[in-house]
Parts: sequence; structure tokens; C-alpha cells
Amino acid sequence: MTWIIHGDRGSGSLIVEAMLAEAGAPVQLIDHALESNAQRDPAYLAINPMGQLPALITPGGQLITESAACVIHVAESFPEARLAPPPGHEERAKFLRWLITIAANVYPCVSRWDYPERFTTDPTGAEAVKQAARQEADRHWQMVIDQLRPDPWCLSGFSALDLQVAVMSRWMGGPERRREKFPALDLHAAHVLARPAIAEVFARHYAEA
Ligand SMILES: N[C@@H](CCC(=O)N[C@@H](CS)C(=O)NCC(=O)O)C(=O)O
Repeated sequence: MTWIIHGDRGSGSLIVEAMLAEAGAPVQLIDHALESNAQRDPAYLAINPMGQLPALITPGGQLITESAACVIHVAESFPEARLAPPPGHEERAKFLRWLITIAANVYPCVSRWDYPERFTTDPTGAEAVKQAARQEADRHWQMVIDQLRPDPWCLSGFSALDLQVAVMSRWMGGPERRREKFPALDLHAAHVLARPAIAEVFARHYAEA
């Protein structure tokens, strides 16, 4: 009943890895070093032609890509782990709304930050692409703070939305920038990291966690 996670340290695969740790499910981790562009190797493109991490393979052999789809599927696979409000729950709509808002809007900013040259034909334009992307990501994080007031959780209890926010808000500048710019998100991340199963996964990804 092993789940296979194609990911890399510090990448979005941390979210599903931590969810599966919370659920107590066995995982096999296959890391593809983003640093050396391994996500673009033909063998990995055969799994996810988008050339992006994460990709998840269920114990039944189904392939899932796109972080939000992975989150929803894992949450539905382990209802007893209470990783998301189930269908019919009064907070289900809010959960889906913000999970998708963040994945659909912040992730493209992260791509622009990490790979600015893909998003301009101007050989001198990379820095402007990066700064615009960070501004746009910041606008979304402020929206998350104002609308979700994540204290201690985004919803009335812990959910995978908290994991998504804690993982993605430390990108584009690291936890130091988050602490300075969005102390509310930094405090929220500390609550997420206080969960032992999650702390263990973060420690694998980030030496200092
Ligand atoms: N829409 C995708 C975005 C995934 C994504 O951009 N992942 C990053 C790692 S966190 C990646 O694989 N970047 C490599 C690249 O774009 O070449 C999702 O939500 O899963």
C-alpha cells in the first residue's frame, strides 16, 4: 500500500509527503534534483510531460500530478486523518476555494521567480520578471492573511491548506523574508511545524527546520 512521490527537497512534494506522514501511510520517495533540471529528463517527462514536481502514484498505480489534485486525492483517501473537510462539510467550499487559489496563482509566480528567463524574450528582463512575480505572490499572501486569518489554522481546525500555506509561503525569499514581511504567516508555519509527523518531514527537506 505504498505511495510513490516524485519530488525534491524543499519542493511542493513536501505537501503531499507531510499529508501522507500525518495519515501514517508508507511512501517511497523518488527525488529529482531541480538544481540539475532532472525534472526535464526524458524518463521523468514520460511520467509528467509538464516537467514539474510533484507527481504522485497511488498504491493502485494511478498517476496524479498538480499539487492541488494530489492534495484533494490524498485527503479523500484518508478521511480518518481529517486532512480536509469532507464533501458536504460547511468548510469544504472554503477549503477548495483557497487551495486552488493558491496553487493556481502563487505557483506561477514561483515559476517566474525560479525560471525568469522562460517568461521574457528580453535578455536583460529576468530581474524585472522576478520582482513582478514576487510582488504578485506577496499580494496573494496578504489576501490569505486578510481573508483566512490563519491563527492558528486557515479553517476551524488543521487541514492540508495549512500545509500548503506553510510550505509555499517560505519560497521566494526563505523563512527569513517571511518572518520580516508576513509575521502572521511565520507564526502560522510554527503551528504547522509543531505537529510531530510534519516536523519530521520538514527536517528531511530543510536541515534547519
Ligand atoms: N501547477 C503545478 C506547479 C508545479 C511546479 O511548478 N513545481 C516546481 C517545483 S516546486 C517544479 O517542478 N519546477 C520545475 C520547472 O518548472 O521546471 C502544481 O501545482 O503542482
